[in-house]
Amino acid sequence: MIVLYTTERDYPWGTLRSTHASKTKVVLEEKRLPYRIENLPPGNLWKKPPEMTARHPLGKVPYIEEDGLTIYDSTVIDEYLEDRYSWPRLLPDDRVMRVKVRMIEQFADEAMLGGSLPPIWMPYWSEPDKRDSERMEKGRQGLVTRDLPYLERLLGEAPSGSYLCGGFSMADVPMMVLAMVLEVDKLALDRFPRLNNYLNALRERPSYRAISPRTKVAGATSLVNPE
Ligand SMILES: N[C@@H](CCC(=O)N[C@@H](CS)C(=O)NCC(=O)O)C(=O)O
Repeated sequence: MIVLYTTERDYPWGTLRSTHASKTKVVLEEKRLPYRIENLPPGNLWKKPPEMTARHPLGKVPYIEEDGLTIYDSTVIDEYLEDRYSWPRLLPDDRVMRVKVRMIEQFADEAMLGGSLPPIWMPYWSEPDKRDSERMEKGRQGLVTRDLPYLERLLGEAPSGSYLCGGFSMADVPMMVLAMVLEVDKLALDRFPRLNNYLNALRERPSYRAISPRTKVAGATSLVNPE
């Protein structure tokens, strides 16, 4: 069975999870694969103990283990899962659509998961009085001025249906993470009506339950019962 190494913790303001590992969790759930979570203490992301760097040279999450193989990096893992478990397809057959999906996923990784979101999300792992509100505001500004206008435009150009590139695809996977962060941060989206509807639709997908801030760590078993 696949083992997913990640970091998740319950707080009074919601259950917080690694954003990058949430991308992988969504793909595992969408493909209805049985998996087990190895929940590492959040401090390991800074301490980087040797058992972690032995599996991921940068001591980051996520990484997975399957059949004695260790695979790190959310995008690489998700593409591996797509190669090995092709149903349901999350990368389109069409070459042009496929490259569009990959560009959007890359944008989400660089602009949001590696850019605007950590300054908003990481402070929630601390008590309210210890949060750097100026830094959080900078992250929100990054979203509002650069990232969300692009997503609003993409949704306006999207083929019919509620997703970015036709049916639910790898392009939508990191947007589930945006939906997760904004469920906790509650940023006003009045200026982005298409995005607002889209994020609400993503939160209705069964796979969202596994990353929802309302799902406690203990309740986040996979859709497919591993037992
Ligand atoms: N490119 C990597 C980034 C992974 C990443 O940055 N993970 C965060 C948690 S969401 C982490 O481990 N941070 C610790 C660090 O940056 O040292 C991926 O897509 O998996």
